[in-house]
Amino acid sequence: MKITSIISLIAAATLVSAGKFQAADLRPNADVIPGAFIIEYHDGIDHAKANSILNSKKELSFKVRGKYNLFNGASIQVESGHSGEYLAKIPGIKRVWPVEVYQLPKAKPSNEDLTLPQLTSAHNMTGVDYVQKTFKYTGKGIKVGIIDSGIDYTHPALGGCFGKGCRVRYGWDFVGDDYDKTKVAKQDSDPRDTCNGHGTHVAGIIGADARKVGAPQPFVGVAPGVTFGAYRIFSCAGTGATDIIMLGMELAFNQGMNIINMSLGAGSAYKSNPIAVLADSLAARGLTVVTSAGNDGADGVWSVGNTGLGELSTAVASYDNVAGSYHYFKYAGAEHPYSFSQAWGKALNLPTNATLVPVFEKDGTLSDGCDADSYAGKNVTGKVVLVIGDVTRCKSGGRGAAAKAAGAAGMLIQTLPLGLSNLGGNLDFQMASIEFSAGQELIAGYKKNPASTFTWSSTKKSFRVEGGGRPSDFSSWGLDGELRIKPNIAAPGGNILSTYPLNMGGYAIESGTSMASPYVAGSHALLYSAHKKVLRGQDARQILMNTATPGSFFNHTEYAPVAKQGAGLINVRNAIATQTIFSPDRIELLDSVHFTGKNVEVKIKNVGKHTTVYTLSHETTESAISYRGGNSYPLATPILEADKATVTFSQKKVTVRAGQSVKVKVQFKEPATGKAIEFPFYSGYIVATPQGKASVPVRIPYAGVKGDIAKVPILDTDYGVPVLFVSNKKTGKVGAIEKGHKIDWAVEQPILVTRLGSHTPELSFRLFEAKSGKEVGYLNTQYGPVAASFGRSKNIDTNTNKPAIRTFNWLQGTVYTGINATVPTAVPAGEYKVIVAAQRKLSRGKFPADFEVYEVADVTF
Ligand SMILES: *[C@@H]1O[C@H](CO)[C@@H](O)[C@H](O)[C@H]1NC(C)=O
Ligand SMILES: *[C@@H]1O[C@H](CO)[C@@H](O)[C@H](O)[C@H]1NC(C)=O
Ligand SMILES: *[C@@H]1O[C@H](CO)[C@@H](O)[C@H](O)[C@H]1NC(C)=O
Ligand SMILES: *[C@@H]1O[C@H](CO)[C@@H](O)[C@H](O)[C@H]1NC(C)=O
Ligand SMILES: *[C@@H]1O[C@H](CO)[C@@H](O)[C@H](O)[C@H]1NC(C)=O
Ligand SMILES: *[C@H]1O[C@H](CO)[C@@H](O)[C@H](O)[C@H]1NC(C)=O
Repeated sequence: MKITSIISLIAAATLVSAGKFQAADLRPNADVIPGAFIIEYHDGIDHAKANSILNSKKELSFKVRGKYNLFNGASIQVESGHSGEYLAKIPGIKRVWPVEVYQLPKAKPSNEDLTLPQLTSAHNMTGVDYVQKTFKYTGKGIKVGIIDSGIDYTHPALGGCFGKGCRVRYGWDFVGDDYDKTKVAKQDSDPRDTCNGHGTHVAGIIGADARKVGAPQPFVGVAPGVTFGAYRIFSCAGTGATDIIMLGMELAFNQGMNIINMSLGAGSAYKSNPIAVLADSLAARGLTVVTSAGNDGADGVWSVGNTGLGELSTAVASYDNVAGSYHYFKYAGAEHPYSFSQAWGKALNLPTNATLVPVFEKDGTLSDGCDADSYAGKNVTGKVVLVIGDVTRCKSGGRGAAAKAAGAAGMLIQTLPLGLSNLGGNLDFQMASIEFSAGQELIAGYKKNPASTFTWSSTKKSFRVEGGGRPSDFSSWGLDGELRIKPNIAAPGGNILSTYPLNMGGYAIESGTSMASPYVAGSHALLYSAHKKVLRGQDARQILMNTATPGSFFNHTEYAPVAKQGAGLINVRNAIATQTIFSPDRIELLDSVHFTGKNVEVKIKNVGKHTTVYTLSHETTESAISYRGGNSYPLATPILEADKATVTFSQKKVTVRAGQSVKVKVQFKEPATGKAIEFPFYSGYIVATPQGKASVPVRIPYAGVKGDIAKVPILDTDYGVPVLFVSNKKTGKVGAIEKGHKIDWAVEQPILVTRLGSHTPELSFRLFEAKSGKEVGYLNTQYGPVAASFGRSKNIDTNTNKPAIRTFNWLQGTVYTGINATVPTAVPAGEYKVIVAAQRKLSRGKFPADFEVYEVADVTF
């Protein structure tokens, strides 16, 4: 176990609130609002009844934070210190959740060159340009609610005003400018976004009309006729909270929105979180709920954010725009875009005499530049070295340090396999990634004339990049914890030009699945224009998923996995043209043990005017391997292979009369290749192609996991967790607990540390008698007894820049004797074992058979 590195993590984690840590037993975790809970009532209980039940508890004091109607419950602030578990035991209360803080990424000031026409190319990828031009659809009359940081409705491209007769007709501010999790939200009627930008950017993607308002280049959003509702649930700092978001969602519904779009980044989790529960309830009432899949693509699988996990909501993945805006240099007559390292953080600026030195190995291939040997015998002093971005031996930090030590002035890294990779880099060294093809051209230019010089531009410019028009690197991978297909669909989200608050520049290019989800929201509006009515959300999703076009990664011939792109890139032209509904909208095959693919029924419905003959076929995608080499944490970059399921149809050709439907039986067989112990995610599409030139083929995505999902590792043990540490409140020292350690509760705080590589239906911390093995209860922590579902951890915690962990403080040597106990009790004298247990996916939850179990400490009381 790498104990020392973990200790350094804990020290970092506790520093933040060190004062509180010593003064109080309860150290609020950074992403939970202490004492704030969302409570859901049992059926038949209303606000009045619930209020009188809660008030009858003399010991409980609380304030109401918010009341819901479509979600049967409220959010409250408990002032008497009672736990969520305590609340859950009150009769009439069904479920209780802590209120979590949601945080938008910080807005970056934009200094892009916004004038290049390629930036509007996203509409060409999706057929939106065709639909706008040919049919003149605009989404007029459709109401789109934006649950975000508000909208700068004074922006001329968004109508310039708020209220009756304006493009931004509805809305409310639920937070105020200054809200953060320690402050009370201040509501008012003005949802203008003047200080964050996110919501204004989203609104522009959905429906800006910037053709005649002096924009740097004329452009339109997807549906420039829609009416907006602006529900401001993020403050200037981009802070919001679960219960506030839910208030925004309910008001959007009550004000008659047809579509709501929520781009709320969050960790992965189960679909039972309250936002997903409410989203499903809104969707069941016909509302379309579109959410972003998340920007955790660098973390690997199991990472789709929890807001999109509702059964009926649409989680949207991102494709990169075909063009992107980048800094660039000129070398040997050609311009090349580059992406500078995060640590360096600005455009490269090197003197003219810093010429190129490609660092070759003896065999003439480019070196990885990982160590001093790479530069032996070469004079790179003051030069720009070119190396290959192979990360087998080192990452950019090590590579940069070696080059700097060898005297280089800067470094270019040829990205492997392609595109522009994100580099961490070094603070004091100029370094950037370049495209694979740029690397080849640099070498050719150098060979022609080694004295060629660089010209470094200080501005950005638009380039068609390697990987443009493909799934975005940053877009989160599914599947979800129950092997369901999430994300559902993809849309352009990388390098998207849209509106920005006027006082923040008016226009900006941004990237993220937050940009892709409004694209899908706007596409719904165009679809409704074409149908001349508002479709139910799930029906619209069915059409859009059926008619999306799957794509592949750059230079790959096979489609990218369904876990990356769902049904594929949205295509509004096809969605409007299709005459077929092919259901269900997705097929989830689960794992080898729970395999559902032996006898699947699909239905082809002909909604056109003519009898049509359909041909059924099968397309496969690449499979994604995340557990090669016995790792307990999924690989950050899944290995793509060719493990393919086979499919047989009961009929290969089907004739369907106008207005009728026909069912076809489909039998899936798991891939013969691919090792069950590596849990390959395999996937593909069932395709029904109607006869006739103009007709649109329709697809159903399917996905499964080969192997026994119960064996997929949950807790990351590669990293030396789970573990129980003890922190000394006086000395500040943190150390591992020795066997038989007697905790001095007056000065010592035991801390459990976990890191989850995949979802668990129940993570629990349990105490057992050492001798008899009898279970004593669940450890009492700042969250009450821990026994709840958890999503996977992020790979890196962006606050500490270290591996993300989750810490739980064991409070005062107390336990809850059962999961239904209402108060913690002290542990009697004796010897005990502390157990961390994670329930295996799709299991019934019998302890210990259905759990991953770790004994983390022996303690004496
Ligand atoms: C993009 O534009 C080109 C040229 O105008 C056209 O041929 C192509 O079909 C368009 N793509 C889509 C998806 O509409
Ligand atoms: C390496 O190159 C630099 C700059 O061109 C030069 O000043 C230096 O003398 C060279 N060093 C050696 C050891 O040749
Ligand atoms: C480049 O020029 C600067 C300033 O004249 C000089 O200090 C430096 O040594 C030169 N570097 C190389 C690699 O020739
Ligand atoms: C992509 O494929 C082309 C043609 O096969 C090849 O020349 C090129 O090097 C490949 N690019 C990358 C980045 O792999
Ligand atoms: C706890 O309470 C729930 C709901 O009342 C019940 O279903 C469950 O069986 C109880 N669990 C135990 C261990 O008593
Ligand atoms: C859709 O949600 C994305 C993610 O926040 C968000 O960026 C976008 O604002 C939302 N769209 C709508 C329609 O609210």
